Amino acid sequence: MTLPTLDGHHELAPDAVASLRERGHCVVRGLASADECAAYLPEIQAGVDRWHPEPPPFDERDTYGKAFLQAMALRSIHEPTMGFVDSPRFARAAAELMGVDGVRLYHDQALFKEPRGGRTPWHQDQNYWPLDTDDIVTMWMPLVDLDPAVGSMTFIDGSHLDGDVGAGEISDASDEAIQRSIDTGGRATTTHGVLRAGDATFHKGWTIHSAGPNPTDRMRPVMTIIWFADGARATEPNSPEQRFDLHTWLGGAAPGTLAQSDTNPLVWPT
Ligand SMILES: O=C(O)CCC(=O)C(=O)O
Repeated sequence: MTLPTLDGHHELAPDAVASLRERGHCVVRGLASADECAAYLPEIQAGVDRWHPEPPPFDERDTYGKAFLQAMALRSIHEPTMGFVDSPRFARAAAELMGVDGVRLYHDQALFKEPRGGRTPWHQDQNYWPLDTDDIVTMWMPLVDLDPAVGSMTFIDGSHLDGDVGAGEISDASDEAIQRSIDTGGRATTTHGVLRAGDATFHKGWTIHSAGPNPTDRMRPVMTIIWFADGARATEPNSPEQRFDLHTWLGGAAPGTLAQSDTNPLVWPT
């Protein structure tokens, strides 16, 4: 089957741009069609299967492991997914939402929450990223209509403006620390609720977020793509996780140099 080309311009609602800037997250409905998602789902599933041929039983996993099957860089391990990950339509939306001229790929990852999968702990993504810019955004797109019992992510409004809140890597500890700050009168939380296949949320690197468990018998297949503003530079890694990312997702760029390795193509403008 020929995979659809995900180009063309998706006109963004002005409130989406304002929401990303002010609240650190937004929803964009209908960025892909249900047919486009259905065409790519088997290819993305093939990439997930390659990463996780035999997922261990839940009782052998930690909280993070129970939250989803994580399959990264599908673009480079299963070539048919490239049309999805390198989509100029998605990348242009990311650039317009952030108000930047161009974006480069950081990496893609599928996050498939299995039937009975656990909740995704509160965390901040940018802890992991050795880049000198806050113009980094993740697109989170379900490839099927979400079951209302599963829903989409929950964000802490405006938390991107606080930068690193010191909750550390995604874990029970990050979850507890952030939950405490919400319970003691922190910022408001928002979810964009049930999304249809091809709707997407976007969130900034420092935006605190979590997702509910999957109490259903159906997989929650979600594809994510992370982009950063063209012109960003690599920074000195400040943790083992950042060292891993510098090597894996930024081609081992020397701190202080432009992040533009072969794994970081300029995907908008093309
Ligand atoms: O899909 C999820 O449950 C969480 C996703 C997430 O944390 C992310 O995309 O940054």
